[in-house]
Amino acid sequence: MTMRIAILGAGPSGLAQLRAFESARRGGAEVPEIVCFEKQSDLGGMWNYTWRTGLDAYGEPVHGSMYRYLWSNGPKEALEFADYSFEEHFGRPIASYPPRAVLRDYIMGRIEKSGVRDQIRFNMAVQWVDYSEETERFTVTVRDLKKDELLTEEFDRVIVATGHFSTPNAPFFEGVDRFPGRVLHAHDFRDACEFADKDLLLVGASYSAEDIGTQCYKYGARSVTFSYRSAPTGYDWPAAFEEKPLLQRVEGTTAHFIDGSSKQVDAIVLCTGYQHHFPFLPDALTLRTRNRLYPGDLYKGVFWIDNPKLIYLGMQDQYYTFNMFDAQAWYARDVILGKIALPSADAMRVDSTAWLAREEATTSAEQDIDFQTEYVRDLLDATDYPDFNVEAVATLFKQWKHDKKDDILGYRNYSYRSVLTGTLAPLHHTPWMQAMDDSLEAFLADSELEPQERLI
Ligand code: FAD
Ligand code: NA7
Repeated sequence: MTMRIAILGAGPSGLAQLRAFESARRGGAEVPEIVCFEKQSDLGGMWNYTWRTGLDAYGEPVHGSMYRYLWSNGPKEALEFADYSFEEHFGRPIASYPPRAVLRDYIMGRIEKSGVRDQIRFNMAVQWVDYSEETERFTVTVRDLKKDELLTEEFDRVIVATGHFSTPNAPFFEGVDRFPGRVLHAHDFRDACEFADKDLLLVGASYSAEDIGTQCYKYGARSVTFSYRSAPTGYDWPAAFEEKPLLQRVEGTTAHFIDGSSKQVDAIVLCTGYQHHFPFLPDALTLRTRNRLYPGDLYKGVFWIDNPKLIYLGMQDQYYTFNMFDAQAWYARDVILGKIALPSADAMRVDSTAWLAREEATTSAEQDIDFQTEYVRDLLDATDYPDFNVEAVATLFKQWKHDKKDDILGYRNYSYRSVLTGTLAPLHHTPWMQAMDDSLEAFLADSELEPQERLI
C-alpha cells in the first residue's frame, strides 16, 4: 500500500513540504501520496491578504493577520528560496524590501512552476487528527467548507504546517472593557488609515508593535505610544513616538502606566503576540510552547519526539522564514523516504534538550541570529536542498538589525546582496515613508537609482 501523507496548511511551510517531495520525485524517487488540506481558497498562508476579521465566510477563524500596506520587515535576500531566486522569478533584480503582494507572487511562482497545486485541497478545514496505536495510522477529519460536509481519511504521516501567528494572545488590562475607543489585537488590524489623526497606544514591543506603529504614523496617526513589558524597542523614534513601561489600567481615554505616568489615547492595539494553537489535535500530540527559537519536544525542531510520524514545520520564532521552512521540509522528507534514520526517543530528547539549553544561553539578538543560523546549517548539511551560504545570510540579518537601529523609519530604503546570485539589489524608486502604493505594479516600476554597498 502506498504511504499517505497529510500536510495541514498551504502556507510557506506546507508548500515547502510539497516542493521537497516534488523535487525528490523529479530526481527519480518514489514518493508517497500527498494530500495538503488548506482552509483558505488559495495558497500562500499568511501572505494572502483578507479584509475579513473574526470568522471567515464559513464560520472558521480567519487565519490572516497581515494588513494593508504591509512591506517585508526583513530583507528579501534573507528569506530567498535556494532553489528559486528572486531574479529567476521576476526576471531581473528587485529592491530588498518588497510589499506583501510581491512576496506572495514569489511564493506562488515557485509552486506554479513545480506543478504541485493539484495536491492541495482548498476550502478544507482540518477539524481533528487522531492516531491509532493499533493501525499506526492517523485519522484526519476535515470539513469541506463549500459543501459543509465532514470527511475522514487515513494517513501514515501528518505534517502540521498551520502557522502560529493567527491566534491572538490578548491580555486583559483593567478598564479596557470600558475604553470608549477602538480596542483590537494586531491580528485584526487591517488599515492604518483608520487611525489617521489619532493618538494610538500599542501594547507590546516586538515586530507587530514597531511595524503597526510605523505604518499608522506613515498614514497619518498623530502620535504612537508603545507600552513594553520587558524592555523598550530601543529604536531612535521621532518625536511623535513615545515608549512607556507596562500599561497598568485604563480610565476613560487615559492610559496609566506602571511608572505612574499617563497618556490620553484614542485607540489601543494589543501587539502582544500569538499563541501556538492546535484545536484539531489531541493532548498527546499537541505542541505547547511560547514563541521561541527552539520549541521543546521536537527533534531537529520538527519531529514530535513522542511520535515522530507527526511533524511540525515552522513552529519556531523566526529570523529565517522561507529558507528555514525549506530546510525543515527537505529534512522531514528524507526521514520519511528512509534516507535519514531517526535515533531513539531518548537520543532525540537529549539532542533537543541540548539545543534548548543553547537557546536559553543566548543573550543578544546577534547570538539569536547565530543560533538559528546553526540550526538551519545543521538541517541543510543533511539533505540535497541546494546549499546556500547561510552564514552570509546571518551577516545580512546582523546588517538589518544595525540598519533598523540606524533608522527605524528608513531601513527599508537600504539594499542587500543576494547570497545566491551575488547581485546587490537596486534601490527602490521611492523612499518607504513616501511609498503609499503597495501594489506589485507600483513596486516593480523601474528604478533609476544605483544601489550602494554598505558594511556594518
Ligand atoms: P502560515 O503562513 O500562517 O500558513 C499556515 C496555513 O495553514 C494557512 O494557509 C492557513 O489557512 C492554514 N491553516 C491553518 N489552520 C488550518 C486548518 N485547521 N485546516 C486547514 N488549513 C489550516 N515573515 C517574513 O519572512 N517576512 C515578513 O515580513 C513577515 N511579516 C509578517 C507579518 C505578520 C503580520 C505576520 C503575522 C507574520 C509575518 N511573517 C513574516 C512571518 C510569516 O508567518 C511567515 O513568513 C510564513 O507565512 C509562515 O508560514 P507558515 O506556512 O508556517 O504559516
Ligand atoms: P512577538 O514577537 O511574539 O512579541 C510579542 C510582544 O508582546 C512582546 O513584546 C511581548 O513582550 C509582548 N507581550 C506579550 N504578552 C504581554 C502582556 N501580557 N503584556 C504586555 N506585553 C506582552 O509577536 P509579534 O506579534 O510582535 O510578532 C509576531 C510575528 O508577526 C513576527 O513574525 C512578525 O514578523 C509579525 P515580552 O518581550 O515577552 O515581555
